[in-house]
This record gives sequence, structure tokens and C-alpha cells, in this order.
Amino acid sequence: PVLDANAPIKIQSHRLENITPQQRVELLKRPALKTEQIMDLVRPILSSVKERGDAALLELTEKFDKAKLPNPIRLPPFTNDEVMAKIKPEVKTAIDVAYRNIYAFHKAQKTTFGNKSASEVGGADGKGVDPSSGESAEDGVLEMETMPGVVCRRFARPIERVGLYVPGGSAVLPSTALMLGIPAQVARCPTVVLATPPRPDGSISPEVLYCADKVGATAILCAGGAQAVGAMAYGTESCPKVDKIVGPGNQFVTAAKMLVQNQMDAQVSIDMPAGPSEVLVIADNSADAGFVASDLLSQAEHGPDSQVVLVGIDLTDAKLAEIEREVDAQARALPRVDVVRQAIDKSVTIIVKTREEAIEWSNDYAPEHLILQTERPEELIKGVRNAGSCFVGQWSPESCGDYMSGTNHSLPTAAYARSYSGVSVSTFEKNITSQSLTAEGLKGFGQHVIDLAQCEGLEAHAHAVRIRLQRMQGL
Ligand code: HSO
Ligand code: ZN
Repeated sequence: PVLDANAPIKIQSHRLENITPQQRVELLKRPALKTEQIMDLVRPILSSVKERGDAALLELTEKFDKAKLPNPIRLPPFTNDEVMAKIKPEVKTAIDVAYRNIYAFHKAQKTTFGNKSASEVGGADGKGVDPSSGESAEDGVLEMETMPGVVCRRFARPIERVGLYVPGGSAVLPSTALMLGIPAQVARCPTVVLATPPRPDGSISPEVLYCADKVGATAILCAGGAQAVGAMAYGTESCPKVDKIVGPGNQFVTAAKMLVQNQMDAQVSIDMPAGPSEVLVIADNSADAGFVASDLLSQAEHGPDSQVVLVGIDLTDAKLAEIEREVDAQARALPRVDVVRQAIDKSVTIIVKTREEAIEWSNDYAPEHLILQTERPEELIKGVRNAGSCFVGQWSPESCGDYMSGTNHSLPTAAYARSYSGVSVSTFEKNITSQSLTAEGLKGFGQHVIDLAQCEGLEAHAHAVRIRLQRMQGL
């Protein structure tokens, strides 16, 4: 719908006390997506890439991205002096600082034991580990003797081949290349394919190339959309097949990821289904109206289907009016005002009376980003049960998490924050368990295994233990 350019850019507001249970359900919903229709468009794209490989991929890239490429794959190094000369020095520095912070915060996730470094848990200095601490020298190893002579372990291993989807289109997203690439690098995935749509002249943005080099990507797939997902899921003559596809994308990318994940013969998993980006801001009368508006708008500019929610705690009419004035004035000054207008049109303000009601609304909505611009925000955060990432206090705008602070910006949307986490090092790992029993260990509980196996009618299971117990007795 074309929205009137003169109409105020205003979020519709509701008072909690006037909302019926039925309305509450509606207000907590995201704008509906037509997944079935999109899936029907995506299926033939996936099949043609599966059947005809590079030839289909190159045709689709020409059709959708208007780029005629001889070959869809590029190998490192992706940058040279000529590429680097195209990156503004201040942007290069910003990427370097972001890389440092994101790397540090993700490196600290490597151990199962909180944020201690390998040397703190006794790994790197060669002194070994205090066995009573339950910590091990190897990153992420959990080891426990469940009964005498029965040792169980769990250890992480990188997923061997991963595909990172970095969206192109209306905005270039070097930050997403960092957010996906750094955890894969920390996890030490051997094959990292970074897929991103080429520009019509066939080039990739120099900033994305620089990030790809920094994170050690092993190939760039110059393709986007469902065709890129297909190439990584099935492999083509030039593109390696991957085991997991990670990263945000438009509806076509998301539909393609969901489809390949359900194809047993593709043998590929995904991070999570991604919907349009969203933010929920909780503000009270102490909040700076300009700050609140700026946070709502920074999320609204992502796309016409982005959703922003303001939950106001006991806001006075004057405060609400001040925030609304700021939203309108700041929005009009933005280059992407048309996108913002459409997003704001789908957004809501809920006025509640108490902090508890605010958190309850937020937990039910399960926002991708939760911003707390209230008094004593650290107290409020204790009540958060569902959210992708939280921004605590007035000096913590979402933009800092999007780019710089160290947390990941690839987060669950569409209420998936109820059950999914954002991208992290564990996204790129799987856990393997092992056990080692001594003869004593087996003797200790062997009869219990036999008894349960017989209860399940599985005599071979029982026998595998019995034969060993008999051998111990010299039988
Ligand atoms: N807010 C976006 C991430 C992003 N913002 C990238 C700027 N660039 C979704 O979390
Ligand atoms: Zn953002």
C-alpha cells in the first residue's frame, strides 16, 4: 500500500487495561508471512540447482542479480591493494575494532565452563587441570565418573563444512559477515563458504571481502537467494556441499533453508527460521524520548515488514506525546523514510501500569531485541524469560550490538526466542559423548543393564553384558 507522505508517522497505541484477551493474542502476533506461496516459488529453483549445478546457478544469478559471471566461486585471498584502496580508512578501523570485540566475546564461549580462558582452567599453561574442578584441559570437555569405573565424557567438535549467508540487496552487510564468520572461525570449522549476491557488475562489496578474509572464509559463493542455499545444500561442480547453513535472509532464503533442512537426502541443517527483524523497547517516564524514538527507528529502517513495539510503563500523556513527536520528526529526516513509514504502520505501543506487566508483555512477545530504558534496568532484566538479546539502560542502543560490542546480531525472530538462541560458537559445533568402563565399572551395574534389556525384550543387548561378566568369572 502507498502510504500518504503527509500523514503523521505514528505508532498506534493501546492501553493494557482496554485490551481483551482476544486482542492480546492479535497484538502479540507478527505480520503474517505467506510461506506457502514462497515455498512454491522456491522449489523449482532448488531442483534446478540440484539437477544442473553451476549452469543453473549462473543462469539464476543472471536473472535475479543481473550479474553475468563466468564462475560462481572465489577463493582466498579475497582482497588485494586495489580492493583495500576502495575501503574508507575509518570503515576499515571500525571493522577491525568490531572484529576484536566479537572475537573476544565468542572466544570466551569456547569452554563449557563459563567465560574462563583455557589457561585459567589449566589448559594452555601445560600445568593440567584440578580433577576435582570438573574442568578439563581441552576446550569444552566435560568429564564425570558416574559410578566407580564408569567415566562419561562430552566434547565439542567443529561442524566440518558450513555455509554463511550474507544478505545483499538494499544494504551491504559486512557486519553480518563478521557475526557469522567469527563464531565459525572460533569453532575452527575447516570449510567455510560465505554466500552473498553479487552486484550487477559481478563484484562483491570490498568491505564484505575484507571481512571474509579476516574470518578466514575458505570460499565466497557469488550468489544469493534460494539458488545460493541450493548450491550450498547440494554442492555444485564449483561449490562445496555444506553440512549446515546459517544466516539471515529474505523470505526466499528462509523458505529455501527450511525446505533443504527437511530433505533427508540433502543432509543439511540450519540455524533457525528467520523472520523480519524486530525490537521491543520498554520505557518509563525517566526515559529520554529522543533515545526511545531513535531505537525504534533504527530497527524500523531494516525493512517494510520490520516490527517495532514500545511498551510504556505508566507513561504520562505528555511523555507519550513527546515520544510520538520524536518518532515523527526523526523518521522524516531519514533517507529510508519510506521503509520506516511502512514498518511503523505495522507497529504498536502498549501502555501498561507496572514494571511486571511490561516484562510479561515482553516475555509473551519474545522479541529478537529487548531494550530497557527504565529506572533500575538491571533489576528488570532478572524477569526476562524470552528474548534474543537485551540492551540494558539508556546508553546501550541496539546499534552497538548490531555492530560493535561483541554480542551476536544474528538472533531469533518471530517469537522463536522462546526456544532458540542467537548464533554463537555452539551453532558451529556439535557435541560428541564417550564412555570408558573398567571391568569393575561393568561389574558394578551389569545386572541392571541385563534386567532393563530383558524388560524391553532385547536379548542381544542383555547378552553383550552377560558374555563379559561370564568372561570375568573365567567362564
Ligand atoms: N538489527 C539487525 C542486524 C544489523 N543491523 C545489521 C545493522 N546491520 C538484525 O539483528
Ligand atoms: Zn540493525
